[in-house]
Amino acid sequence: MMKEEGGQRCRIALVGNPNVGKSVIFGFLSGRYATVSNYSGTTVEITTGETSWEGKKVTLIDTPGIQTLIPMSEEEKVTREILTGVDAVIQVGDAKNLGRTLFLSLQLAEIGIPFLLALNMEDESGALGISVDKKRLATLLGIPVVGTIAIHKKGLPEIRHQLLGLLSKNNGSGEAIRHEPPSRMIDQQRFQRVDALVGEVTRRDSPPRKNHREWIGRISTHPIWGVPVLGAVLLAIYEFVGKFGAQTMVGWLEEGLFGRLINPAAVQLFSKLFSFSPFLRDLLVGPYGVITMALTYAFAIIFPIVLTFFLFFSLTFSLFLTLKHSLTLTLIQSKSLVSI
Ligand SMILES: Nc1nc2c(ncn2[C@@H]2O[C@H](COP(=O)(O)OP(=O)(O)OP(=O)(O)O)[C@@H](O)[C@H]2O)c(=O)[nH]1
Ligand SMILES: [Mg+2]
Repeated sequence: MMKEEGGQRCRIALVGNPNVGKSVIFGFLSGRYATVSNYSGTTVEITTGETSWEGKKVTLIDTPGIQTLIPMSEEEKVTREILTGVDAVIQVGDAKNLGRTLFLSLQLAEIGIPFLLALNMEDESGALGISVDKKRLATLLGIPVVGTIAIHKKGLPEIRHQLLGLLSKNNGSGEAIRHEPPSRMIDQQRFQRVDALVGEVTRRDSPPRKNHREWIGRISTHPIWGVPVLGAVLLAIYEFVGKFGAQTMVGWLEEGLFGRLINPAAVQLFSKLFSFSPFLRDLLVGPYGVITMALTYAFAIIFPIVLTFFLFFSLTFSLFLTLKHSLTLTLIQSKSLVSI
């Protein structure tokens, strides 16, 4: 386990319920460079960033959202494992959902890792008329509590400041504080008993089916194999949307359906019907008419392109869900969404 001693790096994890703003805060605190990778042996993505605060080298780890520290899901197992190797934790909580947040805070306190609570989304809780007495909460929990609005960077420098204080207080504190608390040991025993029961009454009649989606997700986020996968996806989208949708289908509809059938018929009909008013005739079937131009463009040009794009998108979306998620993270890290 790495401890902050002299110039050694210290490791800080961002932990919290799903969708509470951990990644936005991570983006601000970690600076420009971040690495997205799968936690070894799993499909869970972990983002790490290296930075330096007042000369202190810091590695920040953004973890997936969790509900509890008693690991049930793969994400919770990974987060739990990460917690055994960090020097401090930033718990990010949603100020609108204090109950859920504090459930996790109490579990963190039980483990004994130094942590602070960033009570995020204060803009949304404020709009709902919810206010939290952070001073009182800090006293009750015995940890720093910082109110934040991550998307506006409000309170984020304060997190860094409080963490530096926390780390220097914690300087040299041994791993003894990371003992397993009694409740955790009881839970572990309970899970062992459950595993034993499940093992006793369950049998596998056929070998597990190969999970192709997981495999595709893994190669599409691989630093080397991901590149040809990306190339193949771009080529497929070009062929399907760019060539088939925008050229072939547009040709059928614009030249065939509208050019040969609908428009000539409409021109004939409305020229007769509105022979008394060239204005009304042109409005409908003139060179810039509602039917000859607006309807033709909407149905013969925009419709096939949008249709083929969304067809392609929906077909590949589920296959490449993992890839999409990693791209979102990369965007966040590259500061397209958050600029420091
Ligand atoms: N209104 C408001 N929205 C916020 C705030 N912080 C983050 N968000 C938004 O909340 C959403 C989730 O933010 P993330 O940083 O991805 O949350 P996360 O905790 O990393 O989510 P998971 O990794 O899925 O658990 C994004 O749309 C953010 O823009 C905040 O303070 N106020
Ligand atoms: Mg996140």
